[in-house]
Amino acid sequence: MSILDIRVLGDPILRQATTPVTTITDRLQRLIDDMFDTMHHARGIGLAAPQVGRTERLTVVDLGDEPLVLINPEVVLSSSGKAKGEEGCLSIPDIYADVERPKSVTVRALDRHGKEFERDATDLLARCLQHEIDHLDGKLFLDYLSVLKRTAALAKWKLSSDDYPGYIRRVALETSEELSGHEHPEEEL
Ligand code: K1U
Ligand code: ZN
Repeated sequence: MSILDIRVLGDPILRQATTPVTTITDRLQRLIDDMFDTMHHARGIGLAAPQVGRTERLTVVDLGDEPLVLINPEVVLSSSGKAKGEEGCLSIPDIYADVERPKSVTVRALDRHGKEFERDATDLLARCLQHEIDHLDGKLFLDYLSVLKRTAALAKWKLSSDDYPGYIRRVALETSEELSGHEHPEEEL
């Protein structure tokens, strides 16, 4: 399995709608495995295909108890009750904000074998599924913020965006730098 590079804010692929998957191939299975690997390595709870530069309508989610593969997912039911909660995004490192979303959702998708299933979710799982399905529609959590909060988030992002030349976040490299204690050499003075 491989750890893939993550595309960050500014990469046009994060704003493109994805293409439904029509055939479950060995290549798709490898992509799913690599996405789980990448998500766990980056310490995330979800990852969508566009975040690793792919256009398939595919996402993986793992809150720790039950890894989920969702191919061609759709929200088929949303609760009228809303909840506010903190969100982050592996494609917008170090930026967090409260987002209001339906508290519960029902999602329909295909699993990694192409079998259709429905999943009722609430709280953090519901939030994560909505965040990932938004990625598949070219939407980011920043889009839900007020102009004031989005402007502040973008200003903060601008300060660190130079760390990601070509809009690429090298997660595999980040971890080896952390382990060697060389992630910010200028701070060693
Ligand atoms: O899609 C992604 O960018 C992954 C993202 C998923 C997500 C986190 C929080 C709320 C909704 C969706 C992350 O995994 S960000 C990192 C993270 O583990 C986290 C951040 C805030 C709260 C809980 C977890
Ligand atoms: Zn995200």
